Amino acid sequence: MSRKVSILGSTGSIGTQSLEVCEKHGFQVVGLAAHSSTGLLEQQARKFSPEYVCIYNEEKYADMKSRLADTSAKVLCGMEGLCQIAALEENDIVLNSVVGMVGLLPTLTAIDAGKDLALANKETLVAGGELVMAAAARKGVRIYPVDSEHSAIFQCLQGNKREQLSRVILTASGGPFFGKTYEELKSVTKEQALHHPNWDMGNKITIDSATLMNKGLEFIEAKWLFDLTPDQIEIVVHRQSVIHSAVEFKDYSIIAQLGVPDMKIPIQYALLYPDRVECPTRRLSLTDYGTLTFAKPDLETFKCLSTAIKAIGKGGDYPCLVNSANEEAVRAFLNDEIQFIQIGEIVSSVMDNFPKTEITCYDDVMKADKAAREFVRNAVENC
Ligand code: MN3
Repeated sequence: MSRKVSILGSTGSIGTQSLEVCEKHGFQVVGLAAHSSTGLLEQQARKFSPEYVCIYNEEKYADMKSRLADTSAKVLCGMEGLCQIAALEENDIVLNSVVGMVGLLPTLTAIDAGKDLALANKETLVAGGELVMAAAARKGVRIYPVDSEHSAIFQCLQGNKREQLSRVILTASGGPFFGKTYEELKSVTKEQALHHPNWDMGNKITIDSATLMNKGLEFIEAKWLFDLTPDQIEIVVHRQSVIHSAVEFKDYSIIAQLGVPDMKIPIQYALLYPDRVECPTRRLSLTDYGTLTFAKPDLETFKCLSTAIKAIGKGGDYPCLVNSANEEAVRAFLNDEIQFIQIGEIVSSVMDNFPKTEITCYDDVMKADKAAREFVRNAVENC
């Protein structure tokens, strides 16, 4: 059961929890990559002794190199380093938990090298879903979802016939602003948006959870991972985050996966599939919850969610445009350049300002990405 693992995005929330899982099961960590947290990356490298360490931010390369000068780790940097670790011969599996569509090239590189993926980087599938899934099929590479909802769907499908699946129920916590009106969202502050009721995550995904863009991205992610049509995916707001998602079969039987909201469960399932062993987490006590609730999402108020669903319905480069516009708008919000409510307004306006272009190669994705970011920068400057 021992695996050789590389982790891209090792200092983030998923990355650090993945290392806890690796430690618990004695996995050999062969590569670690982080964006710019040199101190934590150094600690991780000293603890897990990977052969390769990559710091994405090239300005931190000299610092990283000197920090690890007394170790045998080879220090890399930039996208080249990230891709080099993704393709390491030693990898049994690559866990990609990079934030944003910067994770796309490492994903494609790992697939090209024939490496199985534990995928936490949802933007990868949103921006380049057709490329990633086609490449994985061509290379016979398996993609294990790490996102808790997709892990739940994947777990519910085990032992059942895929062709007998009728639809999936993607659960959503609803975020910190569930039940608020559009008017009320106008006065939301950054501090309020950065506080999530159930999950402790990085800033980007926490904002995406507040706008419900996260659920929109997951809708698209589910479409690609499980080969679904948009009308086979129902989003249900479930405030307690106990049911992580469910699947419905042709006989209308629904199977759900439950557990405490702790990412170590889906991380471990992705890294150990198909084995189930003790996880460094807590047991779920249903009676501690008592009540589980379900509601429809408010697609009028949460424009990011409705825009993402519209984008995958239209296809082509729309999901990529919407994702990149969101990344740029979230950055502007975190920099205090725009209000919370403007994220959704800017992201939804992308749909009306670009013609549909088909995605046939990586460059098509990059072109759409650049165009969407420029569009948002202009919109932000004119705010
Ligand atoms: Mn999720």
